Amino acid sequence: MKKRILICDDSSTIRAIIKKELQDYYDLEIFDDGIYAYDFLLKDQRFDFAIIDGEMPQMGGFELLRRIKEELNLIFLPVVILTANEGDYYEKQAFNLGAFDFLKKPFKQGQLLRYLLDYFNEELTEGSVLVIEDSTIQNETICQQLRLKNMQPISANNAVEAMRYLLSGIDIDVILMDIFLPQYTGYDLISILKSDERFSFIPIVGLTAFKEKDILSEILNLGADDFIYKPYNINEFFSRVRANIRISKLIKKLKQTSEEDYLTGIYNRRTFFHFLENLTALSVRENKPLSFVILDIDYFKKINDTYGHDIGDSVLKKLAEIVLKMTRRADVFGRYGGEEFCLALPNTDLYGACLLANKIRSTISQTIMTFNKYKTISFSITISAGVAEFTKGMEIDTLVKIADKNLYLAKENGRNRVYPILESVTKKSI
Ligand code: GH3
Ligand code: MG
Repeated sequence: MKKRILICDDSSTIRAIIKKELQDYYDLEIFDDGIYAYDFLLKDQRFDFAIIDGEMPQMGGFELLRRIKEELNLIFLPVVILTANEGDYYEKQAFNLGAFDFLKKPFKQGQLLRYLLDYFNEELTEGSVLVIEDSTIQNETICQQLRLKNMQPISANNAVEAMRYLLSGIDIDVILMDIFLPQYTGYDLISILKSDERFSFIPIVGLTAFKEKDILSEILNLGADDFIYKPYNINEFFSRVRANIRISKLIKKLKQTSEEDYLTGIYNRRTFFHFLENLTALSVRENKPLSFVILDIDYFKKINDTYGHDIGDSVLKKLAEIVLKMTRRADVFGRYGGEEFCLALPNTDLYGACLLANKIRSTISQTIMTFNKYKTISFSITISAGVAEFTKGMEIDTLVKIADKNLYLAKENGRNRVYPILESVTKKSI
């Protein structure tokens, strides 16, 4: 079905040019003054796009645009303002009223058609975009346009709100940020985000209406990844957002493969120890306990030998799943190597850690694992665990050695058990 476009211009020459250029491609409704376009819109609002002249005798384009956005509430309708006037003032005015773009007359033959074909034919891109912009109308316009292109915008009006979204763990592909924000400026927010490893990889695209040269280099030097001047050409805007989403997804994929264990999907050893190091620092700073657990499957070699390596792999996956479900969000779970797993438990003393390790041990020993190979195979496994509590000044190597020694004791004393034994540990009040 053809897209429907509203055209409004008082110049008959311009109307004729636009009609000739677009009529084979789009359904057009053409008006010669804002007042007629407005009357029509009161009854029929089924348009995909609007191209409106800035100045007309009875009702100008800026007034029509204001009514379209504020009175008729057509936030979804992209409105392009045409004008022969030079200067940023008009562009800014249009943008502040919620214009989608701003085109200068006269345009070259084919320019308008190319512009629309470009707009309607673009591929849809999936991606979540955090839009940090304090002007509500601009924020809404950007969000609605991103939605039209299949992206998921998340709207924040200031830096604090943006931080709240980011800290909630919501998945963001790209950040679009107005550089001049109330309270904290975009400058502050960029340096905070770029020095925090949880967020530093998310591309930041700066937005500003000020064209001073220094701003651009300052912002890029602070760590922003790209830049768009307001008001922007909408096709360029989408291209930039899309390019940054592509980069973001690539970085995330790389990050994921380098951080995860390929078999179980939990953290690999390198990532686990990176987190453990941060947790030891946090434990010292906040004077809160921290514990470390090594879990090891008993007689795992026998499972491989009896059922095959592929079943062995499935057992490792299943075990990771069970443990992950039993731990808290703040706990860190990783694959230590082979059939050994490790847990870092912040805010948990030796007693609490032994309690959890025992719960995991008991759950696993009671889980019947069923796999289909040539026939259905069912069995259960047991694990042994060694636990250690971190104390201030302790090296991570020492922490691991203590847990390892306890694991050895658990194995030596019959397996399917946790060391130290819970009864021998005094419960501290946390
Ligand atoms: P113990 O109770 O003393 O821990 O005995 P075990 O058999 O579990 O320990 P051992 O260290 O003798 O054997 C570990 C086995 O784990 C040997 C190795 O082939 C197997 N293994 C290590 N990584 C993997 C893996 O990724 N997949 C599978 N299927 N097996 C693995
Ligand atoms: Mg083992």
